[in-house]
Amino acid sequence: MATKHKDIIFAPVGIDPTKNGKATGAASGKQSPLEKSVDLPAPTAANHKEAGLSKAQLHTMYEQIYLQRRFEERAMQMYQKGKFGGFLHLYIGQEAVSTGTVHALNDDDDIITAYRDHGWGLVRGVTPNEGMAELFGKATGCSKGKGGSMHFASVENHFWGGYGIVGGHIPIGGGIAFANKYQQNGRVTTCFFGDGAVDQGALHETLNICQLWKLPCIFVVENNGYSMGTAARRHTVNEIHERAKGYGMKSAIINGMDLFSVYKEMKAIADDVRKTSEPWFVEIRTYRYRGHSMSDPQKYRTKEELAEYQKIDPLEKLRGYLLENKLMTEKAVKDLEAKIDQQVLDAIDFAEESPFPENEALFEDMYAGEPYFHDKGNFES
Ligand SMILES: Cc1ncc(C[n+]2csc(CCOP(=O)(O)OP(=O)(O)O)c2C)c(N)n1
Ligand SMILES: [Mg+2]
Repeated sequence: MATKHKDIIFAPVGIDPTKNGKATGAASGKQSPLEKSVDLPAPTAANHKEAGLSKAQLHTMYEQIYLQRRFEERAMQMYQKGKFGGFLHLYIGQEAVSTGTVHALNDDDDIITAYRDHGWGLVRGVTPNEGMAELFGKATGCSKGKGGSMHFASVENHFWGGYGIVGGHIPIGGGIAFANKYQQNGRVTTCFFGDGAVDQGALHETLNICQLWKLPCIFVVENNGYSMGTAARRHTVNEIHERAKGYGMKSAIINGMDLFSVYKEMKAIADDVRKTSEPWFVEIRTYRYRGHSMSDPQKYRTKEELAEYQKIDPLEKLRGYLLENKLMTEKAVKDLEAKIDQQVLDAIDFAEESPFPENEALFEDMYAGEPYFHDKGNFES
């Protein structure tokens, strides 16, 4: 008789995957902090002043969060219309992490991340036009149309891009930190990756050498509760931030749905790295509202769970905060949103009208310095 699919799902001892991942038997005595998908730590700043943020910064942050949200909503529509192909991983729900971090860093501090990268690009200098054109695979895109959704980058703004191999970019992050220390330029590197990357060997090799050589790098797990359709509680043991202990590395855990906490804590950590040149390992807990990618039926979570995290949506929360505290008028918010709505629509036109890269572009940007293939396409020469 054929084995039923649900009979062969692997899960940690004591967790019954057929019961929505609920602990059973001996394991149910002690509830894992990840039992609830993502158990958020308490916010550490009650208001913007406590976080050390000015009114002007709040306005910029609102503009940036709204842009990330609207850009991705439109990107989703364009994908559904078949305007571009490949994968599309949306960052919607996680925008407080990118926004809070970018404001906490100096403009020339380095950032590198995984493939859920649109938000990072947009807060770190990729314009909506360049971003949308990149999705459409056009030559005017931020990576000249050759990267697409997973490879946004803005090197002049110290954003080293998105990477598709889980954990593959972590040693590159360590390498950037090494270069910065070697050049004694005082820059801090931040290297972001998902909860799905925390058991990759590349991470552990990098943590080891960075601690040993005291490299100025902040390794940040954006724990959004899931690696594709697998809940973190079912793919990894213990508390993720505790991995740091094995390397004697400083560590922290931050509420990533709370913009003020992300800003405040990341700023303090970046200051410490700059002062001591010692690395940190940080777990920022957050939540993604959309599926892993566009082809995800999301059978692994309930609508109720999603709704819980939407109640603390960073975009809605910041809009409410600005209005309640009279830091922005309703009209100013509406005007700002209308301006960005238009910018994103214009970006779609820009992307549509832009040319695809020339064939020769295939052989450009492969190596630093001189082109490797002088006679483009002739592999014999
Ligand atoms: C080395 C490697 N293994 C598997 C994959 C397939 N894969 C793509 S995304 C992903 C999940 C990663 O989840 P997480 O790190 O939590 O990031 P998130 O999607 O939640 O942002 C996997 C397994 C891959 N890209 N690279
Ligand atoms: Mg994840």
